[in-house]
Amino acid sequence: PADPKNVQGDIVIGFSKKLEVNLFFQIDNTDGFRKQLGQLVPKITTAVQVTNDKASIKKHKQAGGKDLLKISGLNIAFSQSGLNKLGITDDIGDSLFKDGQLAHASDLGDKGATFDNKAPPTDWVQAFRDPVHGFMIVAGDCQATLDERLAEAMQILQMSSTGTCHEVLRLQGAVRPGDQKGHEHFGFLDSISNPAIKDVDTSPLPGQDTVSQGVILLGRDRDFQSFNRPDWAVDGSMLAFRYLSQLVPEFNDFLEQSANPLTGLTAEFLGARLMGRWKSGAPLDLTPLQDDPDLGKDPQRNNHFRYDFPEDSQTQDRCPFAAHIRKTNPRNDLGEPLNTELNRITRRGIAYGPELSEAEQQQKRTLQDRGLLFRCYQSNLNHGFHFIQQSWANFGNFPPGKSTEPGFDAVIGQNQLDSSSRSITGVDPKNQSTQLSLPALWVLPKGGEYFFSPSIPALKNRFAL
Ligand code: N7H
Repeated sequence: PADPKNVQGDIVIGFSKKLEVNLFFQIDNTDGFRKQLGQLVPKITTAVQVTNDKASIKKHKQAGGKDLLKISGLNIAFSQSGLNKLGITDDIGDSLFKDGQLAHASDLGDKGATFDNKAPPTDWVQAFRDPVHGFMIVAGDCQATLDERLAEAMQILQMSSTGTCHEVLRLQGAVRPGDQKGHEHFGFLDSISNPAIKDVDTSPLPGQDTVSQGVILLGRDRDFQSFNRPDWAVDGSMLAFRYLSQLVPEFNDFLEQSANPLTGLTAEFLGARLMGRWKSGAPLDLTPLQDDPDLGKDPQRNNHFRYDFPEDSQTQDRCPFAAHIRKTNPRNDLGEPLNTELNRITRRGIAYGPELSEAEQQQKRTLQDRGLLFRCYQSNLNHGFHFIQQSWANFGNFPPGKSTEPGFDAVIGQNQLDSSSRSITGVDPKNQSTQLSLPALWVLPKGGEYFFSPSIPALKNRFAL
């Protein structure tokens, strides 16, 4: 198995963070950059450090400590155009990574992207239409820690218009304030369900599947392409980044407009039916008719379900087949947990943008951009992110073999043939075969790229000079 001190910490465990900067850059001077990278490697946060940080935070809290602990994290990853620029020509064995996300935006259903790649997706920002070579993730417990850590990394890499590389896009994410802590902008508690990784997370929570290391790390047990990897790729991971804008007032307005008082489908209940969880995090499969906030916040119980109640297989009494969390992790719908092992990902998103303003609430329309800086890790993009988006979320007949065609994932599903047409069934428990038309999109992809997050030895011996 992988030695956690060789693995970047965001991949297998995930930073403890309040704030995060996602910084995308282009390399200008290859040798200069590689030399500076050598200086940065000792500063990269490993899985061992993240584990220790988490233990210190826990101890500090148990001791009643209130003041902030200075905790931060730094990880780095490179796209295929970045590898090219660095002169690393070995084939890493992942065709989607090699082509880059822009080339596959039409498979993901991003609006405006054409199959022949002649037209880029309409909503993508310029930075992702051009080649992005690298991605630096800096996390911190407060603005001062984050700024310090970011400034140090940028200085070491000589990141400036006259240095070895330059910044092309900086996105800042933040945990939402007050009681919305841990909730994304639609208001739902996030980061509940992630797989545990064998020999890394040795005490999984109830309901948390443990996956083989090679599902997330290249070259390890059950890495599908193990035979095809260069030596230096071992213990690295494929990182899918998506810049996702969320239309929150529009989403809320849809819930209000589509509620059906006659059947008891309130806006809150409809939202929960689209997601598969109540805003508190409580899963519909365990509490289908009313929210249970204690269950929602209890990690011992809030992920302990498999859609295996007798009625789950053919009825949507508990949870719609096309609810976001059921589409993206169908659990028992595809049988044993191991059947979907290769399709599991570790998710590490963070919200960005301001809270809703009064004007937006009144006008029921987005005036200031907000959303999710989504990233996830897997050893194989064609089984992980790309597959989940294209073959599950965007495919109406998934999960298969149901009494009614489930329809699109209401949160992220995109119609690849006609971006303005999406529908879902089963949201009204009293009319389960009725189709509900969904507006064009509430989650607009503004760009993204596929990156490779190398192991520490690879950074030292193959990437740096
Ligand atoms: Fe999703 N949301 O708040 O609406 N997601 N997601 N996601 N998502 C999940 O169970 C959300 C996106 C997955 O194991 C929860 O941890 C939003 C993409 C997977 O049961 C919530 C966006 C992809 C899971 C959200 C977004 C996924 C999951 C419940 C975009 C991959 C775990 C919290 C703006 C293609 C399912 C939890 C499981 C859960 C939301 C994007 C995948 C609340 C807002 C692009 C695998």
